[in-house]
Amino acid sequence: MVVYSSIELTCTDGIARLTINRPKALNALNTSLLEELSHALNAIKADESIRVLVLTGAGEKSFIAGADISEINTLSPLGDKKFAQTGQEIFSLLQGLAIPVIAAVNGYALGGGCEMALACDFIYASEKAIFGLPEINLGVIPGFGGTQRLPRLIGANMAKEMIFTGRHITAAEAKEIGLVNKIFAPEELMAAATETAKLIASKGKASLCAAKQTVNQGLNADLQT
Ligand code: DAK
Repeated sequence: MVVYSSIELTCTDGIARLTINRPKALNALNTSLLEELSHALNAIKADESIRVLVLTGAGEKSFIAGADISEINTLSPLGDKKFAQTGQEIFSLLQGLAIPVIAAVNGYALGGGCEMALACDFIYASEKAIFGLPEINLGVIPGFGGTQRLPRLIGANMAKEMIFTGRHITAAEAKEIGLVNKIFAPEELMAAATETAKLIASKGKASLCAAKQTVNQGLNADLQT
C-alpha cells in the first residue's frame, strides 16, 4: 500500500480502513489531504478484493473539523471555486464507490467533515461525536454537497435548521433526527463498525453492490422506474 502523510489506508480480510490523520488541525481537510484522499479512493475503487470501507478520524477528539480554514483564507476567488469543486468531486467519488462505506465518527464532524460522513452509506458515532454545518458563521454555505445530501437524509426542515443556525449537535440529537444509525462508547466505536463491516463483507459482493446501487439510484427516481 502507498504511504500517505495525512491519511492512513489499511486493508484486512476485504475490509479497508481509511483514517484521516492530521492531528495538528483536528483532521481538517486541506488541498494536499484532498489529493491523498482522491488517490486512496481510486485505489480502493480499483481493488476488487475490498468489500467494505470504514472511514474514521485519528485521535479521540475529531473525525474531521471541516475544511482547513487557514488555507481557505489564502485562496483567490478562482482558488475558492477550484477547492469547492475538488471537494465535491472527491465526495462524489466516495459516495459512488460500488462497495458499502461506513463512517465511524469519533469526534467533531463539522462542515466538510459532516459532509464527508453524509457521503457514506451510514454513520456510527461515538457518544462524544459532535455534528454541525457551521459554514454560515464564515459567511459561506456548505460547499461539498451538504446542502443536497443532508435534506435527503433528515428532511428539508431539519436540514435547513442545521444549515441556517450553524449549530453544533450532539451524537444523541444526531441519532434522534436520523443522521446517525447507532451510538457507541468511544472505546467501542471501531470494534462495532468493524463487526458490522465483517457481517456485510460476508455477503455476496455482487448483491451488495447491486443493493447499494439500487437504493441510491432509486432515491432519485419514481417507484415504477
Ligand atoms: N481548519 C484549520 N485548523 C483547525 C480547524 C479547521 N477547520 N479546526 C481546528 N483547527 C486547529 C486549531 O486552529 C488549533 O490549532 P493550533 O491553534 O493548536 O495551532 C487546533 O486545530 C486545535 O483546535 P482548537 O484549539 O480550536 O480546539 P478546541 O477543542 O478549543 O475546539 C473546535 C475544537 C472543533 C470546536 C474548534 O477547533 C473549531 O471550531 N474549529 C473550526 C471548525 C469549523 O468552523 N470548521 C470549518 C467548517 S466550514 C469554501 C469556503 C468555506 C468552506 C469550504 C469552501 N469556499 C468558498 C470554496 C468551509 C467549509 C467548512 O468545512
